[in-house]
Amino acid sequence: MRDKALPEDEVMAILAQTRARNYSYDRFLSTMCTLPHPIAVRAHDMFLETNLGDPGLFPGVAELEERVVAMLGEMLGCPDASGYVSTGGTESNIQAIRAARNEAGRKDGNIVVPASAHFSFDKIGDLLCLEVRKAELDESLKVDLSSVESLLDERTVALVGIAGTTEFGQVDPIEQLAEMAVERGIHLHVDAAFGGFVLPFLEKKYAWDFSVSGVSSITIDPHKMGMSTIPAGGLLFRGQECLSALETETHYLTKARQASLTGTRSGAAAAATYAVMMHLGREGFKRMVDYCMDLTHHLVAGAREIGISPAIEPIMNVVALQVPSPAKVREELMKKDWHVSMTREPNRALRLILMRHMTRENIDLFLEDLKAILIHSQF
Ligand code: 0PR
Repeated sequence: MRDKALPEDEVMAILAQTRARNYSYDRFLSTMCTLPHPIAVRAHDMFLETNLGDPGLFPGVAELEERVVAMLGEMLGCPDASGYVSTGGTESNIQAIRAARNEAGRKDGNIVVPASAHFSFDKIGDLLCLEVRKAELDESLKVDLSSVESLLDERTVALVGIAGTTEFGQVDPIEQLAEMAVERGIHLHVDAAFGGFVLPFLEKKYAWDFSVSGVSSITIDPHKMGMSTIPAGGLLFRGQECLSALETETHYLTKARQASLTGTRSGAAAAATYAVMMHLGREGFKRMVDYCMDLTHHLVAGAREIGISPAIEPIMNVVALQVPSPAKVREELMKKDWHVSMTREPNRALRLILMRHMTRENIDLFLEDLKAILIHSQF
């Protein structure tokens, strides 16, 4: 640190200069985050100093968090769900599996996850000392049920299904996974970090949330399709017991027990999530999802015109385009200031997420660039 103070305007000038080095969202086709809704930003600013780690000092924002949990629970088929606003999908997944492990009461367990699971499950295996068993995918890139069946055993503490996979936006057969989980008395966690704010607003309906009776917990992230500010994650449990399985005593705080992973945690993101959910309502989210799906169909139609097809027919606003040499195409696209990502082997493809910040105009520009790259390169 410097010895001498630096005047505020000089510090701000440094910040502005550094901020200008960030890329701009309108060229991001790789991210599951987006520009937060303006009302989320206002709410975030308003609650910046609040700490949900000591909720007795901030009962107002603690109540907003409870209301967010209630709204999410109601949206996902369980109005009395318990849970909290976490820092994101990783924390929610960690905590869901930790609760399942604690409830199962064994430390030498394993979890069975689809091969398409987000890398947070690898962190979970390491952190919680659980073996992570990865079930194969079928040809539509959903988890293969017979593969899941073959991996489950008496040491399995949790089974995971994904409602909106990170790479393909695919939805696993949650009802069938739930049957397996119920039969064996295992916790079924559904990772809907991305899909949680998409699936309820699609024309086509999927059975994936608490309306499926074997689903024990759900990850749903307001800082992805929920248009909230970062860091806003959501973790919901069907009952109260799972949340209790996470609690530690907090002797000297205003509340005797704490279930969250982090101690000090921002109330700003909870307030932002509350604000955006109240302001948009179901109709606003439906409009936003319709917009993103329209972009998705526009992109896929344009890609087909230049001879490229998606790995699966998009279910949500995630598209994996089967281009030749995806890594090289990605590199060329980056040179043209398009930020795209890739799916893993063995289904390597160009991965594109059509978020609220994207426009049809920019998709057309993107497709022109993609076409030129494919024509001019020998990939
Ligand atoms: N579960 C699923 C299904 C996810 O897709 C993700 C993240 C997580 C859990 C973990 O969530 P957190 O990152 O909130 O802990 N999916 C995105 C991904 O890994 C996250 C992301 C967002 C990455 C924006 C890059 C980016 O620019 O692709």
